[in-house]
Amino acid sequence: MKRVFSGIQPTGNIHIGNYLGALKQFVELQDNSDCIYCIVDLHSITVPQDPKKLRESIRNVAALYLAVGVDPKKSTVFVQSDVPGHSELSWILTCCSYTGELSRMTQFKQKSKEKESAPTGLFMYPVLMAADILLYDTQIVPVGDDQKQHIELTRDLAVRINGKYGKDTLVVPEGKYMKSGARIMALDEPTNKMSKSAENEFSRISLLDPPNKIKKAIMRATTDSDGEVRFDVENKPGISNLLSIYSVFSGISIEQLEKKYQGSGYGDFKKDLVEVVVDALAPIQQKYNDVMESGELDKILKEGAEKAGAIAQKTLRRVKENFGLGL
Ligand code: AQP
Repeated sequence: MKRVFSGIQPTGNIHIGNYLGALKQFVELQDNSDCIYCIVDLHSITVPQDPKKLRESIRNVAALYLAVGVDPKKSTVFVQSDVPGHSELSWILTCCSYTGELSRMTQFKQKSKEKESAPTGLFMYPVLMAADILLYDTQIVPVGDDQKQHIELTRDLAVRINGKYGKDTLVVPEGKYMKSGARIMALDEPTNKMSKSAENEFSRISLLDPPNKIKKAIMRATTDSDGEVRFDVENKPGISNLLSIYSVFSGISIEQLEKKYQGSGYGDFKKDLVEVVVDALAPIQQKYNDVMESGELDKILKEGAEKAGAIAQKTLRRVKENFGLGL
């Protein structure tokens, strides 16, 4: 079975972009692969977090993993900072990375706004992400396509290290991206990706949003003035984004949707989309409440960390041996 690894930051409520780009793949892969899914809390402190809210958010993301269908009997689910190997391998990789390649990372450039006071953690984020992946001899990484550059860096680091320290040192992973849903855009500015930490809460739909919030976000979503429901990312990014969301949640192809709404305005299309999204999220919200009430979450995360920790130790022993570290 192939080894799969991925993670999501506990930086706020998981939105439909995280779900359609990454989480949906988590569930699909777990029947035929050895899956390890992590709540990457060390990544979240690359920007300041309120400690109380962060702890809540970690449990919230873990519960959402289970609510969308990640099954702890099939997949290993744990919190990143519970396995110290992530930080240890991250340092080893740091020493093999170049400041030039890290400076070129788009996410760093966007989030740091090229300020001198940008946190060093933001700069090192891709190296920690590479450590997360390489620590588990991962072959497949299901992610949204905003992570492509970081996956490429992870591959570069693994190949570079294998070239210098022996080809068995690290497994070179591959990214896996959805055909549709790999990049869901912000509802207010459809040229930016949907993001947990964007200021405008109506720019996203979170998995736990109530129906009235979903309705407001969709009805206010930026479209264009020609009123034609047609998929054209370049000229009609807003309606194209809504068409993608409608299509992945309903299973109806974009071509069929274009036909269905030919001649009707955006209003009818948006009203139907509200219903589709509300119906799709209702069972997830119900399961989330069940998980939270079950009191099983902490046990699942503890067992997950033990399982992940054992795999991590094996990789670290091999890496340290090849680097000549320790006795
Ligand atoms: N808009 C998106 N469309 C499709 N996939 C997306 N992902 C994120 N945004 C979209 C994928 O979700 C996974 C988890 O992302 P993350 O929490 O590690 O960090 P992120 O990519 O930085 O996500 P956010 O929502 O934008 O969070 P903040 O605002 O905290 O930075 C990844 O697989 C990602 O590709």
